[in-house]
Amino acid sequence: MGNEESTPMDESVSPQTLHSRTLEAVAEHIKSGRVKNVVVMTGAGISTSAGIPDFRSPETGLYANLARLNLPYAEAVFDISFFKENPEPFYTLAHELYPGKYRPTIAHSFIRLLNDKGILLKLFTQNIDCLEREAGVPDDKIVEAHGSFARQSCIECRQAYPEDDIKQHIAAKSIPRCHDCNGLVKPEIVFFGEQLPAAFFASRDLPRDADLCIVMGTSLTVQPFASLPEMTRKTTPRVLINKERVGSLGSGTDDVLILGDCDDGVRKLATACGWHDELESLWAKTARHDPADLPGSQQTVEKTKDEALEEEISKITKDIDETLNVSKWHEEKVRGDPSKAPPSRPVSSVTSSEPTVPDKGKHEDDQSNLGHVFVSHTADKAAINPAEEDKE
Ligand code: CNA
Repeated sequence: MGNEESTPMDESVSPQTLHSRTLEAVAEHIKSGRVKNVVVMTGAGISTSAGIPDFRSPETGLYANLARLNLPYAEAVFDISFFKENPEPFYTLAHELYPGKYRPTIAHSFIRLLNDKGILLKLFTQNIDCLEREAGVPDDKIVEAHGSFARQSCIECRQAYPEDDIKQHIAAKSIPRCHDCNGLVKPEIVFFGEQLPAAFFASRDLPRDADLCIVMGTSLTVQPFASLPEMTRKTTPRVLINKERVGSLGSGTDDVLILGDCDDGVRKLATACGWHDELESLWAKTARHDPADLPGSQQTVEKTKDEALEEEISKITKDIDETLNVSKWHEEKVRGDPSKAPPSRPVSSVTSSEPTVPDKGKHEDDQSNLGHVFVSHTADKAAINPAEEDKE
């Protein structure tokens, strides 16, 4: 294993904590026993190899496929105002994305391994897919910054709703209603127009206590999550395992960039730590044995990622095509009368701590005005990237 993929950015800056800014030096640091509190920050990139589509990509993204359906605009499916009037599209999508259909990736198992080693302080994830839970990361170690399918409640009275009941509704593609007040029930995914969970704000200072920070599979374009790596102490090693350099990662004295696929990156790091076999065996335990249970990931194992992605998207699109029924009334209301369109906010509001409501007009000809939940790879990242903001 060489360090050709661990890319120090500024050779003139000497590392303060590591021997060098390489993957091997990170592994040495871990093996030395000095690492006791690892904070991990993740995003959609750690789940792509599970077969979960890139929702925002212009060609293959789920939104691109939703947009040609009868929704007034693609993001309406995650808009709380739209949901209140027509929850059906969301529940159609939830039927496809509900946890249990996808296998965790080895990157998820790597986080579990850190916990098994007793050194995981906290995992901050932007993902809603619950795959870290399925990999065995305990609930009290996870902060789901944008919520997830793990819990559900009434949007009116906030009463928790039983998991078994929502599973039945999602399987039947029917709309669950609160047992107390008959209000609409929704998984606690943060929609456009909703606050981030209190757990995020309660834990956001924790990176200060970290002695190692690992950032994986995220473009770090969504605030306030994107500022988490900035909360670490200056000499805390920060490792980025991602296809591209993001945020300010690479500029710190002890930053290490492992650019490439997340799964490859964690395998290399685990091997350098002497954990290769443990990691592979943990991941092997996440495999399912009944292919009938696995419309998503088991097939993915057999196919190329592109094939699986294409199949998944066309399946979701077909399903939604068949069942989605946005009422003519609503279409007239939203399309025909601009005064009745959902409220909009500027792109820059994505950097606020409050989730945003998408700007309908902008979305129709530009995929870049993205909300807090599903961010476009084509987004004008300079507009919402904290590193770029710092330069101003
Ligand atoms: P993003 O903005 O789509 O960025 C993903 C990042 O991961 C990019 O930098 C990619 O280059 C990188 N990447 C993609 N695949 C890989 C890979 N295999 N190996 C290494 N790097 C990879 O996603 P973020 O998470 O940063 O954006 C935040 C949004 C996306 C959150 O609110 C999520 O809810 C939302 N999202 C979640 C899921 C999910 O739950 N699985 C899926 C799609 C989008």
